[in-house]
Amino acid sequence: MDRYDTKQYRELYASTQAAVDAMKAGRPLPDDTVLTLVQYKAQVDAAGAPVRGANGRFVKGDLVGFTVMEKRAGWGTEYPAEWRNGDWEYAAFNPAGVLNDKVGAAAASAAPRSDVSIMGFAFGPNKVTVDAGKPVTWVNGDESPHQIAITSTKARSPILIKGQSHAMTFASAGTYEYMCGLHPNMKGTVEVR
Ligand SMILES: [Cu+2]
Repeated sequence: MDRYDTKQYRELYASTQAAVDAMKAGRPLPDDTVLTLVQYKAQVDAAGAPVRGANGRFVKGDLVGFTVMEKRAGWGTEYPAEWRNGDWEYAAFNPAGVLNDKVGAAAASAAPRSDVSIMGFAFGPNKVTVDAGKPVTWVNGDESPHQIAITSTKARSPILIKGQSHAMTFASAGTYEYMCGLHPNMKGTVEVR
């Protein structure tokens, strides 16, 4: 997975095929599932923009660390409700595999999330899928201002300068094409289910 906002190349692993099958089917993951995220810096060019390989994806650079989440029945009861994520427990490890105990459940669940980052005059990822009525958040990481303009509904975000974000919700299922209101060659898609 290419992570545009943090310029990372990421690999995600599940401990069992049953976990992958459950995820694909939209079912809760089985107890004892371990999910591991391996984070690498994306290789960047002289201007700091991520380099792309022949497949159009980011190119793996230095290892940053590992984030691991594991689900076991009854785990997580000691956390306040606003931190707890079901029976999941989280841990982060440095590149040498040493536990970083300063990162815990709080950091994992309080991390701000953007669904789409605007970087280098592109929307990344180019296509996102969201449930009807749930927000999609765009964050502009470019020096240039940008604006989200939904083609079919004519809805437009405010013009976003660097660091600004905007969330939109879509009431009904469908495929929504959008472009930048300032740079119409920038295009993206929101799939609402
Ligand atoms: Cu733009």
